[in-house]
Amino acid sequence: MVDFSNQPTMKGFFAPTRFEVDVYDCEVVGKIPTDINGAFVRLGGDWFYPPKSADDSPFNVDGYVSMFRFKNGIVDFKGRWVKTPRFLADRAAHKQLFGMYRNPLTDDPSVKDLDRTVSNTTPLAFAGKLFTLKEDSLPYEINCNTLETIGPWNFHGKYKSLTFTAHPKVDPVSGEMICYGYEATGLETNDVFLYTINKKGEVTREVRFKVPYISMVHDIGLTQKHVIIPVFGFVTSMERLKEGKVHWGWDSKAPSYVGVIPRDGDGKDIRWFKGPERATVHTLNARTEGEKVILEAPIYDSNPFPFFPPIDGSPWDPQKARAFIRRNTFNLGSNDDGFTEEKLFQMNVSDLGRVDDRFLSLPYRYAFTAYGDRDRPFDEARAGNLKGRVNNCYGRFDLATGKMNSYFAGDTHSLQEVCFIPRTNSTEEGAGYIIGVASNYAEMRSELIIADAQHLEDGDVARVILPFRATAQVHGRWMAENELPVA
Ligand code: V55
Ligand code: FE
Repeated sequence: MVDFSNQPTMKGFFAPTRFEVDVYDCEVVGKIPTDINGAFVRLGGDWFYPPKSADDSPFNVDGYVSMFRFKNGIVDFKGRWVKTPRFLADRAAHKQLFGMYRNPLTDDPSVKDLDRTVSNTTPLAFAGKLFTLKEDSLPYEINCNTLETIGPWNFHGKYKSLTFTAHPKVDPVSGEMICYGYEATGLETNDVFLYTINKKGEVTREVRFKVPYISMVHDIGLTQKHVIIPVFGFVTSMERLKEGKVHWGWDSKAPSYVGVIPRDGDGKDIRWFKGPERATVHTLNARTEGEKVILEAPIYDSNPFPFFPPIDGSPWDPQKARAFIRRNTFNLGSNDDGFTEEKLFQMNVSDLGRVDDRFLSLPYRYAFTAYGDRDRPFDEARAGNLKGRVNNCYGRFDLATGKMNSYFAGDTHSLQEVCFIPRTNSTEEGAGYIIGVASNYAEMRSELIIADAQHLEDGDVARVILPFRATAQVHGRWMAENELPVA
């Protein structure tokens, strides 16, 4: 029996959706540009059974993968749960067998030693395969036509880390993937294994190193010469897990470290720079300029996540949980272990940003991300009292001039993560479309917006209307037709 009635946060628009879905020939307002061919794949979650504890992290939600498939101006939509061993075990038992976020000590004894990933964070197309990723386990391979789950993938046995990041980076010059796993040799271990995987999906390099303390290494920066590894604030221990807590707590006294390792280097070549309390959960882009390694990212002053609470018992501070686009510069020519930080824009933004991936690891100009513009209209009568909590705009942030252009989604809407589709017949940075799913709180439905990335103020090019609430996305990726064997 399923009962969500005692889950206060899972109501209204945020209630579980509970179904798998196929919609053919979706309703479209406007006209889908015929040069958009491929799939917008989204990964996120939908609780199949409620969490065991009200204190659990929403990051523990069952993985759910969905896809808008674009072909000659027509769009189909499909959504499926990620059928991990955990999902299947729960379904067979007709109840939630798994406890707190990344704490196996809180699980039902019947599932001891089962892979407990929910695989709910990022979709990846690489070497002709589609995967779902979560940083606590291996990638899960997904059939890119049916979205049914095939199983875990370890790159022909050559990928030795037990975990795989949700933020691998594909080098647009070489086509290689740079990826890693942390807590690589098991729960509460300080090992990181960093890999290079070639275009064919073969592991060509492995580098092993240890972090200064075990922390959430959620994303990295990639340059043509270096990999940048932020370590910040979140701490964990076997004692925490024994106490039945979620994996992470926030330690405001823990310094941030940023590791810089040459791509052709060894574990001993990593250099750790040290900085103040910060949270660099996601990055935008990075580059190496002579002896300087430069990272740009939406960085928080402190803990962004109330569900990974401060370890000293102090209250979570929403004022410090705002992300600002910042530049960190690491000088390899100096012996100093500090680094410089600049705030590039004074407004706070969503930390789920994107660049034109053809410029990843290279000099670039534009970053895209969502933000909330409080001066735009919000129809509280129709959409509820969510004003102040919506990301109603996508911005294009010009890092060369400091100028920002914006797209406004509507007065009953909040935007999920932005995604960029490069225009197929152009190599110009930022030429293409931005897409993303908007929640329409008034109509209780999800809408995929498509705008011209160079003319955001012009508004929609087209909007795909789903007649229901689509499951919430963590991350989405555009997969061009030549990247996947989609029918
Ligand atoms: C993040 C998300 C996760 C996770 C760890 O946004 C970090 C950061 C959706 O799951 O497990
Ligand atoms: Fe992420």
